[in-house]
Amino acid sequence: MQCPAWTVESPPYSLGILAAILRAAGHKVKCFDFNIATYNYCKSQGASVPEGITSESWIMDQRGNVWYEKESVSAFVKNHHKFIESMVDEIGAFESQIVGFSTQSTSKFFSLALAARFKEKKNTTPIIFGGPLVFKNCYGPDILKDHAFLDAISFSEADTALPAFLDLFEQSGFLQPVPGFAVRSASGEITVGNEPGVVDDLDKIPYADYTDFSGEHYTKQLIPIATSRGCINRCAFCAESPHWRRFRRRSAENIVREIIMQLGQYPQTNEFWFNDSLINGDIAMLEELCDLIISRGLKIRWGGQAMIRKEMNVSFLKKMKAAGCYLISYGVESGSDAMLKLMRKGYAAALAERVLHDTHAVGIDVIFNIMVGFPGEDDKRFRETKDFVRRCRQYASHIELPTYLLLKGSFVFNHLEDFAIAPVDYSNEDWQLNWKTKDNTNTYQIRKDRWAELWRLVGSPQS
Ligand code: B12
Repeated sequence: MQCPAWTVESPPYSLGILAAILRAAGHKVKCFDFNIATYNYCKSQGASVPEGITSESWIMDQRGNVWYEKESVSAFVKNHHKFIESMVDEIGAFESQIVGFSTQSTSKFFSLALAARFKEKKNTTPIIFGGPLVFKNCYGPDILKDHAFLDAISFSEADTALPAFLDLFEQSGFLQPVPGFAVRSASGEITVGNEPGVVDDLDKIPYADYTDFSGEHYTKQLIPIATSRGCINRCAFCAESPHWRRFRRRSAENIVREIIMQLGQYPQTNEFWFNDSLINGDIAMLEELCDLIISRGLKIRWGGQAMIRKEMNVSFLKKMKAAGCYLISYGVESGSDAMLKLMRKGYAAALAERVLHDTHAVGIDVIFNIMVGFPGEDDKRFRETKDFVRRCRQYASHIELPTYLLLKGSFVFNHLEDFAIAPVDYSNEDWQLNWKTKDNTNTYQIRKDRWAELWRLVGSPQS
């Protein structure tokens, strides 16, 4: 199941993939999207929801912060007891031998609350958490220590690991720490399995199966699909790229076959979102994909995240537009060359400016990210970024302004000395947010002030 908060624009991709894989392996599976159910429930409650979580909480600016507050989620669970119980009963009615939650940082407290309640009612059914919340660069196996009602986690790609885990469970009746899993044994001991290999041939993964979800419940008729896993870059702040290890991509032919299959299954929509870290990791494949979409006359619309690279020129972008691309979200991060170098982005600000201009010029909607307060940012470099934003905001329909978070598994995390970061107090729950440089020129307060300055420049981040 997927708990709130996650995207309400489409069914959850990871559940679609896992359902397809498990059904192909002969398992009986049922997916529950409690995220969309809760969103629609909150909408139906209108303004009467008293304790902070409303249908606006799915908008990930300050309004989305409630999902990171344990008290807000607990209050919601308490005040909407009947609704929560109806979800617990829905899971119970399926009588499954194992229950799994797909989890992200935003769905942490809700997933924990629902899992705890389910365990109270059906204490013999093992509960597994998977997804980025429990990747080793985030919570990892520690979540088992902190929450006794959880029986296992999947901390990596689960495409081959989950079927292996279930097969062993079926044969032995016990949860076993196959590669990619950490389990709590009957005696309470936690055992962490080895690192699993990555899925090398993505063409072998079955197409996502969304048959358990009904499209009309979502705010958009979007079909999530992915063309690749991982990233070709290793930006210094990023934990996502090291997590997925190698960049891998599907073949253009295989992707087009899935697009045709999904269109047949869901004729009411023609809109796809590419759930890749980046859609332009392999330019030759992306070009072949565009050529196939055009030559087969597929009338679709699609978007995704992309990196700034010189190959994103007018003629290539025109081809992407002709193949249905309507939106690209670029991780630009800074307008200062010195900062881009420290971040290991591999391009200069002038190239970013050219790519943003060209994307907008060919008629593709642009979103870009600017990261505030990466270590090394001083007043001069911040001013350069501000000037960049001032020049480039005309090309974008939306600019995202995350403040820099220190992430486990990232290059910076492994080289704190090189970035002059003061010793981190890991006992402090918000150390990722609250780190500072040794000379105190980059503190949480300074980052918040800089964020506010940029925010005033771009207007409301949701505009
Ligand atoms: C695409 C994407 C989005 C899209 C989703 C579009 C859509 N229609 O689905 C959009 C743009 C909407 C989005 C939004 C956000 N996102 Co996002 N997103 C991604 C991205 C790039 C891909 C997700 C994906 O589909 N991956 C591919 C699938 C196959 O991988 P997966 O979900 O991890 O699942 C695999 C395994 O984890 C495992 N697994 C998953 N679940 C389970 C469950 C069980 C039981 C088991 C056994 C295994 C298992 O099996 C799967 C197959 O191997 C990831 C980064 C990444 N590359 O993964 C970030 C990511 C998931 N997003 C993230 C975040 C923070 C957000 C936002 C909160 C950002 C924001 N502040 O706005 C919002 C939340 C939206 C909301 N309203 O709540 C974070 C989550 C961090 C964390 N530690 O939890 C990630 C990891 C990015 C990052 N590096 O920080 N996102």
